[in-house]
Amino acid sequence: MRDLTSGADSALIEMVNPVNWRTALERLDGNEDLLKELAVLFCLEYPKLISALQKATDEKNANAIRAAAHTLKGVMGTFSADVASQAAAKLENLAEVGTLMGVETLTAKLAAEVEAVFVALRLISNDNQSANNKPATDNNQRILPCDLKVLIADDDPISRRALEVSLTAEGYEPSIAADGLEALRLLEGPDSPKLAVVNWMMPHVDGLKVCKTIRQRATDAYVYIILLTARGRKEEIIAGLEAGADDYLTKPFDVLELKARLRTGRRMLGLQGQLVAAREHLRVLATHDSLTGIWNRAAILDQLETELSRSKRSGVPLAVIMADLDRFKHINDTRGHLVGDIVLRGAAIRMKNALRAYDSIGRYGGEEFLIVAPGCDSGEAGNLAERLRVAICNENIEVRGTSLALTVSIGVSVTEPTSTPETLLCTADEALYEAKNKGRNMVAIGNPVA
Ligand code: GH3
Ligand code: MG
Repeated sequence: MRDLTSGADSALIEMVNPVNWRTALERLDGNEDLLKELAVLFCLEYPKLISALQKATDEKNANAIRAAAHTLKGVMGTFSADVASQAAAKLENLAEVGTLMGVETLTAKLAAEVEAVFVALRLISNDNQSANNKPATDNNQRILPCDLKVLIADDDPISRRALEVSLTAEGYEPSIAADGLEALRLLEGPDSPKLAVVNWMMPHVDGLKVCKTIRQRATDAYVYIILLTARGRKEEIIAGLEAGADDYLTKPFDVLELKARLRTGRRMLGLQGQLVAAREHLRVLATHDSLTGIWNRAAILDQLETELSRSKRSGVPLAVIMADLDRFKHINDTRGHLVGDIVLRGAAIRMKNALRAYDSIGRYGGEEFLIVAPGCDSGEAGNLAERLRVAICNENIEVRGTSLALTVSIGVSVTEPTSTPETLLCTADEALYEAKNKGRNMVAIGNPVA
């Protein structure tokens, strides 16, 4: 491949001096293929860009002039076409102020500068097979980072492609959006990218709006947003950060700098992921019984309260089942506490497996379990309790080479209009007491508290 910056191409450089190749290449991390591909893209876009500028000027439409000049400023910046880029900035400023005096002259100057760049880039884009669509590869065959998804949102196809190729070469998996709406859509859903490079100025929904919308979404999955901006003024950068951007990069961006900033983003996402995981771990610790893995007392009582409110609203009955292992002390006394622990865990698993998906089971006390069963009247609750009883006793539990028979006594209570968590628990407890008194290994249905 020909070296664009030295030797045999010096004549070419002379011809194409509206473009500063060296800087443009440096910005793209020395990726010549990419620079040539961007040149092809620009040549395809050129008539559209110029006619948008011309039309806006003819119509004296300040907003449209500003937008067209802004786009050209960015595109020219990508190719380090500084004179053209400055001409675009001048026109953009004029349109921004709203005075359109002398606008035709500035537009004509800009169009001439852009045309010079077009001529230069066309030379490169015609350079045998220089421009191709294969993604850029890295000479050093470096180990690619993990499959990190990144959203690229930019309405400028040249900048978009530059971002896509550079980031793909770095091992990222880019999703591409040409406007803010598309960007928001691509950032939805659990598998969406958590890193986003978003252009500030885009039609309809701009980068600021994208930042604000993402930050308003109530979700744990943080999106790290780098805002791309041609606006370098302090107040504008502050506005970007306040809208929710984590970082910003001024256009035309330098690929190495972008990669470094993305690495920072990944580090932040990693830390955030650890925080979420730690919080989740704490939540599990706070609500689950460490020995059996089922809900702990506080959590199952919470569920009882929630389900009772739901039952009162819907009029659907709710059953509370209290199950206490029979003569468990004897297992501890004869086999030791450790064996007792294993039996407790086994009993919890057996009962949990016998429940329906929407029932909850928690450890209420030492060897006492509480089951909250929505939608059960006393007949269905009796059947469910009987299923639990059989799940415990129909097979011995094997522990360390010994086979232990286990039974459970169960008390059941079912809601009535005046039920409270306390009355339900009290009735189930009394029924359990009755089951124990009548000889254990049985189910008793409680009578409502008078
Ligand atoms: P009953 O049929 O009347 O319920 O008799 P029981 O022996 O099951 O009841 P009791 O209340 O006399 O004894 C319960 C035993 O459960 C006493 C206690 O040491 C044991 N226990 C409570 N929590 C644990 C635990 O986490 N692990 C072990 N191994 N034993 C426990
Ligand atoms: Mg017991």
